[in-house]
Parts: sequence; C-alpha cells; structure tokens
Amino acid sequence: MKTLLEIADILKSKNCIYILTHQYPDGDTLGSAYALCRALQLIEKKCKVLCHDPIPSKFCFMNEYVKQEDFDPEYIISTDVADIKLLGEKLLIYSDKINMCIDHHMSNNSYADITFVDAMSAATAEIIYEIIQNMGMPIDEETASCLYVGISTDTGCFKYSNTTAKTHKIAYELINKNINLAKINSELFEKKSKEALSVEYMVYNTLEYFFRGKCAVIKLMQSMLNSAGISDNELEGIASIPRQIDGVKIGITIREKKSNLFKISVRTTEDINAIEICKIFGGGGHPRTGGCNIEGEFEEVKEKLLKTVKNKCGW
Ligand SMILES: [Mn+2]
Repeated sequence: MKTLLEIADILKSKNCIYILTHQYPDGDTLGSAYALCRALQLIEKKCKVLCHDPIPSKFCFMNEYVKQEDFDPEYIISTDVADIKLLGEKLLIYSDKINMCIDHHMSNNSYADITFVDAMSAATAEIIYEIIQNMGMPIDEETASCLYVGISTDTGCFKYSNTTAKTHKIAYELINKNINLAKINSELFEKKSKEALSVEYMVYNTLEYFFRGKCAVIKLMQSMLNSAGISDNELEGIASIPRQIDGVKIGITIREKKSNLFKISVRTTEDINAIEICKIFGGGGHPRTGGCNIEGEFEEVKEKLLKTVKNKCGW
C-alpha cells in the first residue's frame, strides 16, 4: 500500500478530478468528498463530487463550499466506497475507471488502481484530513466543517467504539479552525423533521425481539415513507435504534428499497462481528456496523437473517 505522502503527491500531480461517493450517501462519504474537492480546488484544480442519489438536505450546505464546474475527468477517486456495487447505477459507468480509492472499510475489495484503506480510522474523513496535511495544504474553515461532518457522523458524535484518541485529536484541530460546532452538531444530531419523527414512531411499532431479547429487528417500508411524505434519503439514525435497547447484542434494520429488495443494517455490540453476518449476503462494513442487500418478501428476508444470526452466534 502507498503511504499518505505518496497518495498526496499523486493527487497534487493530477488535474480534472471526479470524486465519487457511495449510494444512500452518509456524512462520511460526502464530508470526505467535499473536503477533498475543496482542498483540490483551492490549489486551482478542476474537481467535482458525484453521487448516485440526491444529497440529504442536512448535508447540502457542503455543496456551497465547492465551485460547480463541468469538465471531463482525467482522474477518478472514490471516498468511503467499500465495493464497486455501492456506487449505485448512475455512477456504474465509472466502475472500471476508478484510479484511487480512499476508504476505512476492512471489507474493501480493492477495485481501484490504487487503494488506500486504513480500517483503524473511525471515518474516511480522518484519512482525508491526513492526506490534505500531507499535501501541505492549509485547512480552512469550510474544509474543516466537511471533515467534521464525516468524522462526527461515522462515530455517532464520538460515541461509538471506533472513536479513538486520534479521532478526538483531529476533531480538536478542526474545531480550532473556528467551525460552527454547535450549529453543525444540532443540524446533524438533534434536528428532526416532523415527517421523520412520524416515520420513527411507525418504525418503533414494528420492533420485534428474538433469541430471548438478544436480537432486535425493526422494519421500514416504503408505505411508511409515503404516508409520512418523506423520502428515504432524508432519514438517518433509524438503524441505530435497535442496538440502543438494554440487552440487545444485535440490532437489525430491514429497510424496503423497492418491491422485494431490502437494505439491511446490522449493528452489534463488542462480542459480535457484523461483517460476519453481512458477508453471507454479499455485504460488508465494519465490525460493529454492517450492511447488505437481500431480495425477497419481508418475512422471508427476516427469516434468512435470523437463521444467519443463529448460526454465527450459536444461539
Ligand atoms: Mn465511513
């Protein structure tokens, strides 16, 4: 694997760069991409961020921090994208053209010419911070805000077990750039639309326990989104609900994407590896946070998951 300095040098030598993010974008894939885009634009490079899905409204402010320009790419990077399938349909045209992938998923399957993965980093944004430093670039308030979005969202605002002293050290440097900390935290971790709250209420009502309360499952169906009048990409944090319950070791969220296609989020506690469960279905992720897609009817999908949990945990 190349060093951070080598990665930084390669980036400095390129122009006309596309930065691709993963579908159903989260704060880390977007914060990483926007921070890198802004840093590269500040040294007069052409650069733009692409995403298959619309950007959730709470992350839209980052779009204001970059110049929008049209050009053909000379170099294509992906940030926080563990697998080529996660780019989503609209970006699949680039799937065999990715020059560099910067990521922190242990399950990354090295689809790019150059892959830089650091699974010890809580967020890809931590790695981007170090790359920008290695480029010898100053980090301005806007770049720092994007990096903070990435780091804070992937750590559940510094609560999850992936949070390290280094995470806090980088956050310290970012906060020192005068970012609007209270406002960003409130936008990301407190504010909820009435529509989102009403979907959450419906989701709580679907909660089921299995294996004597060690596994909790919730479901989110398209019909709930329709009745609340909200789109899927405006809903975040749903997947963290089941693991919050005392005694639950595996929290599973089954989210209907379209008819007979479900996106699964698995959140686990210390002694259970979420990747082991998700990879059975072609997914991946982190030890405590995994994801995969499963086709079928809801009940069928749930049974497949519970059977896998039973096997993997010996319950
Ligand atoms: Mn991430």
